[in-house]
Amino acid sequence: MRQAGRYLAEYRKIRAEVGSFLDLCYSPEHATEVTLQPIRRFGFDAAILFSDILVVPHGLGQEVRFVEGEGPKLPPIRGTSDMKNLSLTAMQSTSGPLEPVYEAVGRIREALPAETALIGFAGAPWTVAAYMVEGGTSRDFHAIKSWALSDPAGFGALMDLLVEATAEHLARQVAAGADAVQIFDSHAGVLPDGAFEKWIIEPTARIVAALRDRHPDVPIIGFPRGAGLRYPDYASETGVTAVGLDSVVPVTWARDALQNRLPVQGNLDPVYLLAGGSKMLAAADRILDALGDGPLIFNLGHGVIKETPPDHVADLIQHIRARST
Ligand code: 1CP
Repeated sequence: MRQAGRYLAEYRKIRAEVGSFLDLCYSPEHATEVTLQPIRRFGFDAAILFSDILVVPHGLGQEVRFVEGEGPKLPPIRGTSDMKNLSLTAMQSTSGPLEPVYEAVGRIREALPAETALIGFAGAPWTVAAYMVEGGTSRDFHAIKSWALSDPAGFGALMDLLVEATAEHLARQVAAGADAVQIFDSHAGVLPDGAFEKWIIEPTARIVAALRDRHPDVPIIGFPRGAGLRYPDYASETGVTAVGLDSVVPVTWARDALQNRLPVQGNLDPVYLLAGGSKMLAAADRILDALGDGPLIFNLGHGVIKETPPDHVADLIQHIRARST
């Protein structure tokens, strides 16, 4: 989940200096610094690359802007005719638009302590397509769902392109030094029954297979947020190494339905981190009591909220470390 970001004063300082969010993502020097900030401050076991899932549509040639206070804005793609300006070729070249991201990965890997893992990432095709088709953040996902459910062949062309672009983007991060990768399907929970298989599981399985062809041993964490009862199918059919749990997933259920098959990551509600204190520690204990005896990557169920006091993060880490040694 997000580690850097606006809850850290040292991030806000660099962000103000650099100006735009995308410029920060494409500056190897600053992206490296921002990735290392939370590691220096808190000493996590793993760092997550500072970047964004929307660099992939940008790398494919779609305009992407981040508007202060509003989030991402893209000219919406509503049919195959809107796809004509998108191209994989640029992304595949060694002087392509996403090259600064891979350069940052290499620099970060060099700067991190050997025992700290570096996690690269990408959005899953469905989630990235949601921003490309809706034109930004959405409440109801009507445009993408209408296209996917009424014209699966046309929408499938966009998804095919994203499968290839995402596999390429992840493989390049691993080649540059990422020790593991995470695939964020933040909007996996909005599809009706019967469509999850086609638009969540299948594209992810294709990415996992393509990545394993190039990097057979790289651990791949899948995060199908909101998958609910479909988590077990996702875990077994995509071939991911581990699954990230959102905060709604009951931990005792996850232990019996998932953790006996594969490692799980999660799933403290970020609101507990905002609140801090004994409620936060009790919620962390609940997760550790249920999942602490099996393979677990302790994490949040979603990204850090920007009003979170950094001291709460330090308290949480201290508590977890004390319990796990
Ligand atoms: O300075 C700012 O304005 C920054 C806010 C911010 C940050 C810190 C955005 C805008 N992206 C990021 C970085 C980011 N995004 C990371 C890097 C890790 C780190 O911070 O250490 C990661 C892993 C992401 C992934 C991401 N971006 C996701 C998937 C995970 C999730 O949170 O669900 C998604 C959906 C996005 C899109 C995005 N990026 C930013 C915004 C405001 C949004 C839209 C979110 C929405 O639709 O609600």
